[in-house]
Amino acid sequence: MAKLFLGLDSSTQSLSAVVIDLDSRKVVYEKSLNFDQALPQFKTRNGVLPNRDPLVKHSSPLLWAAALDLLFAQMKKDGVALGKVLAVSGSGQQHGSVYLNEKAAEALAALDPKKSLVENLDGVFARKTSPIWMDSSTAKECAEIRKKLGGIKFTASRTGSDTFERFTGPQIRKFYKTDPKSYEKTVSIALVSSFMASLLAGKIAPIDFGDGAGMNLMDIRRKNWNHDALKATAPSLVKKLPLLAESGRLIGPVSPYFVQKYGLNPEALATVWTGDNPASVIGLGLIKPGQVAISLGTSDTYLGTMEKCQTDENGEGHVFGSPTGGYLTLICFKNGSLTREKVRELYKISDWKKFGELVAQTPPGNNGGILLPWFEAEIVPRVNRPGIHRYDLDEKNVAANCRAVFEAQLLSMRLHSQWMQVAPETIFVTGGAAADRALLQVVADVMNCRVLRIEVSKSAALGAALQAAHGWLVAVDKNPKWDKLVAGFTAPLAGSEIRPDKAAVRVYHKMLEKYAACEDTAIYDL
Ligand code: XUL
Repeated sequence: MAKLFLGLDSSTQSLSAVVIDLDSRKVVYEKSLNFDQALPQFKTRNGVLPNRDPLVKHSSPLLWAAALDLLFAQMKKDGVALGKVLAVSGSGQQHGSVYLNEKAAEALAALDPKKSLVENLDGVFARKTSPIWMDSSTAKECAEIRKKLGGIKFTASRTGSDTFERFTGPQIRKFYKTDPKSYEKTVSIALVSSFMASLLAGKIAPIDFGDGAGMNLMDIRRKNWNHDALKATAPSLVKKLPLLAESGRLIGPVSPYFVQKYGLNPEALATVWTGDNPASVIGLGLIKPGQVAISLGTSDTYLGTMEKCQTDENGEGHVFGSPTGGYLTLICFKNGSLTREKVRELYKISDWKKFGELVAQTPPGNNGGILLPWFEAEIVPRVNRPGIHRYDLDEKNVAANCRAVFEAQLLSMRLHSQWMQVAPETIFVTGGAAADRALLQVVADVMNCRVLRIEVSKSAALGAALQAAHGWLVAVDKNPKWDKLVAGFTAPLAGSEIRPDKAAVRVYHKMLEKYAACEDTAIYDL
């Protein structure tokens, strides 16, 4: 009999499902449902509710619940063997929060299949909308919490990150300050991930160590709620938070709602969900410490794994619990693909092939030329005012400027991931720009590490499906090993390996110091 596991990913713009068969080691089904298109009645744009204040970004928890009904109906229609699914897990966009009142637990326990989830959830929210990760309206609350916790370094070392506007703690504080009555009526606060898990399980679900670390409320080392952080955030918060637990851990059988309505296996297990980034760690196969994924997208993201908890005293990177044990780090560099494109446009270079050829015309290290390409305000390092800075680099030298943008982005990644104290052992590169071998060679040489290209569509939902399988194997006493579990599902592209060039590695090793000095000077000058 096929061993099927369902992974769901509730992201900003869509809900996705991936079903895997563990016996044949194959993804047997994939589907995504776009919120704006499938559920126009919620009036979201790119998954976000319109708001006059550009800093405020909310969505609707009912939209996410409605999407779950639609996706299950679609899976049934598509003939997915839901009766054979052994466990369900999932991931959600990180940081977003859902505020439930005293009616929620009862409503979850008695979900009526004759009604929709939206109808079943009528009257259970203490707050109609949910602030999501794109919200940046809590600068004041960030400053207040950070101050009470003793500054950036202490906030990061206790909770895994400095306070950030999108993190849940500052969002909860703002809610408490602006609407104390509704805060008081809140009996349980969920993350997007734990809210969705609660629907599947028919009871309030725990928050996991991966997503919990994105709240500025969890003690990153002890993996329990940090009482100083709770106190700095809002009164009586401890009573409003669920338990923390490992992702993938068994919550109980799935709610009969999904069994009766969609034919889900009555014995299927509902398990604890996690955040989309932690789930992607599994979906990309980052199982061992030192394995790193760099996603070259609109912004560039560095996802690293580490065994021991190190935190960034400058507060630029985040540390989350990893679903495979240990820790993961997320560092987000805002000036990613758009910046590479801007340099290409600036020098009127027709395509990326030509761009790569120009890079190849210049030596690694660029004869000492450095470009700081902050076309946009940068997150890492913190740069509030955009600006382009050149050091020993002639603006008119096209090839040198092309190389310089690649080198700067990678030197920055190396410099700003050093606090992890883990030298990368393998780097998997994903995203549009991963097709560019000239760029990948710079990655290998600057990071002094082999580089492999990996393209997994829906890495978070795939990670969630693998997490469901892991949770089920644990529940049936099988002692699963993560590396064996992910094998075959997360293989890098054949023939994509790039090895570092020893001479270039030496050049970059020396260049790092100069690069750091240029960053310091530029930031000081701003
Ligand atoms: C991570 C973050 C985003 C969301 C996207 O800190 O805010 O990556 O998780 O869904």
